[in-house]
Order: sequence, then C-alpha cells, then structure tokens
Amino acid sequence: MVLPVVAIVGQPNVGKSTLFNRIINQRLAIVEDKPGVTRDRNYAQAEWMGHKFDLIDTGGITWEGGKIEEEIRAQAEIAIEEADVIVMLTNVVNHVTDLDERIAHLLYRTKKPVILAVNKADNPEQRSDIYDFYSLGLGDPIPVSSSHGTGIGDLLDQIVNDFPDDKDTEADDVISFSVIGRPNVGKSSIVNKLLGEDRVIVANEEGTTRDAVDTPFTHDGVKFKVVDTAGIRRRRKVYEKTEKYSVMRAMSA
Ligand SMILES: Nc1nc2c(ncn2[C@@H]2O[C@H](COP(=O)(O)OP(=O)(O)O)[C@@H](O)[C@H]2O)c(=O)[nH]1
Ligand SMILES: [Mg+2]
Repeated sequence: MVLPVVAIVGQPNVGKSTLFNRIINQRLAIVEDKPGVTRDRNYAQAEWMGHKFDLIDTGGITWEGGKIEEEIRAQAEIAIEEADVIVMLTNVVNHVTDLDERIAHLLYRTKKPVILAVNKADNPEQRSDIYDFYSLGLGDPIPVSSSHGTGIGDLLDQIVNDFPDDKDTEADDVISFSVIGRPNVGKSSIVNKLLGEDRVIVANEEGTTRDAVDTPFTHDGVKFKVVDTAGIRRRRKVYEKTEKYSVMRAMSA
C-alpha cells in the first residue's frame, strides 16, 4: 500500500529534525545547534492513531557549500512534489523571519494542504505568542514544543486529517468482512441491504463484470468495511478465477 507522505520544511535551526525524531520516536535525524548540518537521515515511517505515513525531514537534504536560498527552494520543491501534506515549521523564539516569508511564498504555489507549526513554544507565554504567524497566510498556527513533546498530538491530528482518502490507512478498529458465494445468489443485494442503499451494482443478467468494491460503513458506532466480491462472469475460466480471488480477498480482508 502506498502511504501518505508528510514533509517538514522550514529554515535552519527551527527544530525540524527534533520534530522529525519526536514524531518517529527515534533519534535518526541529527539535531544540531548550528544551522546547516548535513547527512541527516531523511525518511522514516511513522504512525498516528492507526494512520501510517512516511515522514521526510527535508532540512536534512542540504549540501555542503550550498546557499541557504537554494536549500530552502530545494526543500520546498521536494515537499511540493513528493508530499501529500506539508508541515511548515517556524519557531516562536525568532518570530516571523524573512526566510519564513519566502518559504511561505514558495508554498502558496501548491494545492496540497500546508500546516503551519510554531516550534519552541515550551511554556504557556510562548504558546500564546504565536499570533504573529497568522501573517504568513497559511492558516491557524499550531504551537508545538518538539523537545518537550507538547502540542505534537494536535499537530498529528491535523496531519492525518489532511491525508487524501485513497492513501489513508484505516484505524485498527475497522472490522473487514466479505460476502462470498456462487454468482447470482444475491451477494450484492445483501451488501446493499446492510448499507441501506444501492451502493453496489446489482446485476440480474449474466455477463455483468466488475471488480471488488470496498465500502466502509458504521453500524451502532462500530466501523466496518465490507469487501463485496466480483459476482457474475460469463466464461467458466474467468468465473473460477474470480471466485478464487473472492476467497483470497475474504481471507486477507
Ligand atoms: N527550546 C527548544 N529548543 C528546541 C526545540 N526543538 C528543537 N530545539 C533546539 O533547536 C536547535 C535546532 O534543532 P534542529 O532540530 O537541529 O533544527 P533543524 O535545523 O530545523 O533541523 C537544537 O539546539 C534543538 O535542541 C523546542 O521545542 N524547544
Ligand atoms: Mg535538521
């Protein structure tokens, strides 16, 4: 399964690598007091509330002797190209800087969701000092402290909320099941009855072909996913294959 990609961008020293390590719960990226540290570990898989994703610390993609402008542009380009959700990280200690504004301008080009997080908001005063960041035009700033771990849950909630549906992994509490059986016994009709609507194509005629459909629904507060299997095939060969596939889907669902 292709996972959603989340990229962290921001000027040097705002805490991108600290945030990256915090989210993945490991110290893979090198955190440095000096800006421009090279050879960070850039990619890792992370998970929040059953949603898996790939996280990129774009700030690790620096090169020796590279100009800061070039690095920032490269970060933004990687994020815009590769990410499904972009986190722009700033910090409350520096307030809004020229570089923040330049990064924000680069990110205006994308239609992808951009979340603005304000790092180093270690205490309540700093957390209430984030209103300047509205001027970046990227929506509500989320205060976080990557070194203390505060605000990270709110940020992650927002991140997973912005995942495109087709790449989002389900939470673990979804019960998946399939309805299997011979062609034309009424599998699709049963599924439609369960869903309370005609969401699955029902065909009376032989020769109707279509693929399996995964349909999520909620009943009594419990989340289900019904995998409706392909039904009617005209030729025996195809039919056998389809039924085998249906059973396989049922076992792996
Ligand atoms: N006070 C404070 N310092 C932080 C926080 N996050 C990172 N730092 C510090 O900021 C410096 C730069 O962090 P780093 O993650 O390397 O920044 P990057 O260049 O954006 O990757 C390091 O000294 C970190 O310890 C935070 O939430 N609060
Ligand atoms: Mg870094």
